[in-house]
Amino acid sequence: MDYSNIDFTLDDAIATITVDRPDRLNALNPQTMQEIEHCIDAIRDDRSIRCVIFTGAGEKAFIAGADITAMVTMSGFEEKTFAYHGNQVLRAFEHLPIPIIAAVNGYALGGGTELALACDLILAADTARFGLPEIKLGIIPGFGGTQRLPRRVGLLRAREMIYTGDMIDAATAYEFGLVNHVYPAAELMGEANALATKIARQAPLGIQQAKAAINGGIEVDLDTGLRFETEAVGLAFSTDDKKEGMTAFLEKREPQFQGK
Ligand code: DAK
Repeated sequence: MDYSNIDFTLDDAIATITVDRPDRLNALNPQTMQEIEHCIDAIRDDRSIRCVIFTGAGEKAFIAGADITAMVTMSGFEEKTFAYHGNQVLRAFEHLPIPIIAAVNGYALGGGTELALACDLILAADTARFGLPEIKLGIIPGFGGTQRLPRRVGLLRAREMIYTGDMIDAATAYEFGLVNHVYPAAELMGEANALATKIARQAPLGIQQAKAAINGGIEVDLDTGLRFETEAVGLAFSTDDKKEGMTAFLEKREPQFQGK
């Protein structure tokens, strides 16, 4: 598939997806969602990729939400297709056996905040702004915002953001536990790459199992979650990387993980 709304680069084991519609502040239209979905499918099949960075083109926006010019004329049927694709894409982020780092370089509004919430880690530029302004358009969040935001920041903070549509700045997002770190804008991509490189050096099957245990466990009671973890750690124990990691420790050298 030729991409017209996203840019995909692969540098060693790190893939970077950039939504590339800066004149629309990288707003998500159906074509963009299809391209992201296609890209994530391709990444899933590429065993050389160990970490993904997701960001937006330009200095102003990560993603300023769903594309209002596309939504305004959407029929009910088109809306259902858009909803289906959107939720598929965000679930695909969560099920991808590779971590995704959102590098939020500006406005992350509506679908932008929702997409970031489906990533494993969120790094923000000090210029970033988060918000779910859907209520100001007479709608409500449709890509999981009413579900993922309260789980992340708590009910009271999520309700206030969703009922008022107000934005929060990067420092507030950090205080809310919505982002891992805040950096000066010029340093954001360097920091994202440094974090991705650190993750890419770890045992990929271990990372895969840790992600599955975390994402599976967060939705269920503790006993069920602990069973997920027990299965995941059992799988990690069956890998060559487990032998390599422990042997390297005992031999006082750096491990060389192969993803086997
Ligand atoms: N869609 C389309 N165009 C957008 C856009 C958007 N979301 N955001 C910005 N743009 C366009 C602007 O119209 C403007 O276009 P021109 O006038 O140059 O042609 C250009 O990008 C630059 O924007 P501004 O001139 O407005 O830039 P400012 O710096 O003055 O303001 C801003 C930046 C981010 C504060 C402002 O652009 C803004 O408020 N943008 C809209 C934010 C927003 O309301 N986003 C949509 C949230 S609703 C669903 C699933 C999901 C959703 C809905 C349904 N279903 C399952 C059915 C999700 C909905 C949302 O995300």
